[in-house]
Amino acid sequence: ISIKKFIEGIPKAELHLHIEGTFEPELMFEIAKRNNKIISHASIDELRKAYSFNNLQEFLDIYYAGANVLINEQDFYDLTWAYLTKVHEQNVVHVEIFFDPQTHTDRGISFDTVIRGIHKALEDGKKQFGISFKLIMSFLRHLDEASAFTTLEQALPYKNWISGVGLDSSEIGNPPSKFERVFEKAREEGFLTVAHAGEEGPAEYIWEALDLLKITRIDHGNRCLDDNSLVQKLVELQIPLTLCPLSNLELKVVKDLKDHPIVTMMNRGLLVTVNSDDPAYFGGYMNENYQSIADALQLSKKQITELAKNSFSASWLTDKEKENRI
Ligand code: ES4
Ligand code: ZN
Repeated sequence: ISIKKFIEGIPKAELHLHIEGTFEPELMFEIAKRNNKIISHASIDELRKAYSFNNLQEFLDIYYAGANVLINEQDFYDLTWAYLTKVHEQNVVHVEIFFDPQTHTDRGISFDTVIRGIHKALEDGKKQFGISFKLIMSFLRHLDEASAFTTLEQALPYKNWISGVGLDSSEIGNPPSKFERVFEKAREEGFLTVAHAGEEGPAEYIWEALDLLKITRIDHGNRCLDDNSLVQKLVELQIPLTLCPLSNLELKVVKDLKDHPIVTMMNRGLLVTVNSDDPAYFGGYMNENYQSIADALQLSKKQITELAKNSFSASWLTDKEKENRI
């Protein structure tokens, strides 16, 4: 069978996905209308045309603006449900997704509203599609430590719904060390930890995420290749990297997908996975991410199988659950 059919057919787990990054313009306009919110672009087409980025920050500015129309629990439900419907068609059977509470609580939306909407959709997705899930609360690293601590406090009543904490947003100038104490508290409360590191920032930030935040996975991690001793460490500990090919292309982390480091990383023994990051903004969900690197780097079915298997081994499913999924 063709590589395309092979990618479509193989069961996959998604481990790096921002739910706010799945907000398609069609749904954004629909929700804006019912909430009497104004979008600064005249139409769906105009909005899509604005999705052209030179770096991470240019993307983030548009991504946070888009989230502004989300007000009610139903909005968060609809957002999450649309994502699950989409990836169910793509044979994604397990998801570990991020939400950014501060993006909403800073606009006066309660933590409760946000998490209830997302969680209810995830439960329905499990019931209707059999998609298992974990939820990861991500701190915005451009905000201060106090704000992250407040967010962690708000999360405590929902501990059973949140498996881990993460760190995202503007990387350069906001190193993991800024959140060492918050992550320490999060671990004491029983949360697993991950962090975006080495997307635009240096290898040093990946070291900090490992040594100071005690992360179990690195989100992106592209820049680890600048530091041989770091690669050695990540291989030795089999710390997974959640790579996002189309994101890297759209945010100019790589100039061309032919330059994407995923194959180099696999060959060096790193545990790498393919993910979609913010699919509504970067032009593709899981299968499009697999397909685009398969095309650019001439991946074999064996390599695609390895990536799909990695997505489960890198997940937070138990060993028993993994056996049932792979
Ligand atoms: C993000 Cl691609 C990326 N990097 C950092 N933070 C983010 N938040 C949403 N997408
Ligand atoms: Zn991300």
